Amino acid sequence: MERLIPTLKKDGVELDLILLIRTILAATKEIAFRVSQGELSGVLGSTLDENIQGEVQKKLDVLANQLLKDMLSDDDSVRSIASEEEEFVVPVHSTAPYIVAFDPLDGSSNIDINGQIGTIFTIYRARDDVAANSPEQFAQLGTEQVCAGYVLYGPSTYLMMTTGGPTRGYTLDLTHGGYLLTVPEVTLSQDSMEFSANMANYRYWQEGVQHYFDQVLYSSEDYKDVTMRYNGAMVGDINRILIKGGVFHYPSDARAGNENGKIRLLYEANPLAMLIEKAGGKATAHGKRIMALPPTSLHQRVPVVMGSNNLVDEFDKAIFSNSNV
Ligand code: FBP
Repeated sequence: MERLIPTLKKDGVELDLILLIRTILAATKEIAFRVSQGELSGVLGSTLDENIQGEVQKKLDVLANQLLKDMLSDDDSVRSIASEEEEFVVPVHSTAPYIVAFDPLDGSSNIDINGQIGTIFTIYRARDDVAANSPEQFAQLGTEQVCAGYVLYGPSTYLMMTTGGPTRGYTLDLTHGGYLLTVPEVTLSQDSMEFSANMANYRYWQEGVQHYFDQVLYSSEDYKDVTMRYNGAMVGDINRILIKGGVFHYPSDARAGNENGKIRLLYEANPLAMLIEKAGGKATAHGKRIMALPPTSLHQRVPVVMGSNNLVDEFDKAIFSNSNV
């Protein structure tokens, strides 16, 4: 099986970007090891601190964040870092070519129950018109991403990544510690009837969204074969959707702080949207392409629906014709 670096070279990826990707993946191998040690290495449980999102930080969140920050800070090609666990942009090398944003551990609620969790990352070219510590560095459209990916820490450690070409799947080979190309080109199935949503939030959803799910669950013949899966970690749900098709929803809702949903645009929605689009799928917020949404703040949230075109289109058509959301 082909290794990661020769695949990236074949894809015409520039050398310094390949080296930066290698830095990120080196951190994920260390995280994968710590995750696999679980209780043995005392990394489970919470700290007493809260992050900028108002969430109690898990020990593994903090550890994974520090590992990525340390390794990226030693990489000469990195100008700025943004993370779900960092309130502000971390400036690194003021004239370096790239900026990196990441969610060090997506699916925090799964950490203590040995569930699937993952690291989501995205790389952009640095802007020369703003300072390295400015949030404006990251005020770039998702379409400007030069690389997007995630590593899923599950039964195997699995990498999905695009550098602007096809979405490709790699598996970490523990015998020599390298990622091997296991799915050369991911193509999203267009005829899945599987959806992923936290239905427990139904009461807080807007009327149009409730009406859509009433159709799906109770009345529409089109959905009689529908099924549901929800992992609690978006990275796990999106991995299943990339492999089997389906659609993921995290709508906005009436709860305080959820007016724009829960998923963060910069280091969750945009990188996952790029992987979905490069696999032939769609990713929208309020019926608009997520990767074309102008960012307004570092940790902004967006309502998301992403996956198989047919299911995304049906949701957007149903919502926007029924309730003018
Ligand atoms: P974290 O990055 O803090 O884990 O938050 C994101 C997330 O865990 C997603 O991975 C997941 O889809 C969602 O939140 C679960 O939220 P809820 O518990 O409200 O369904």
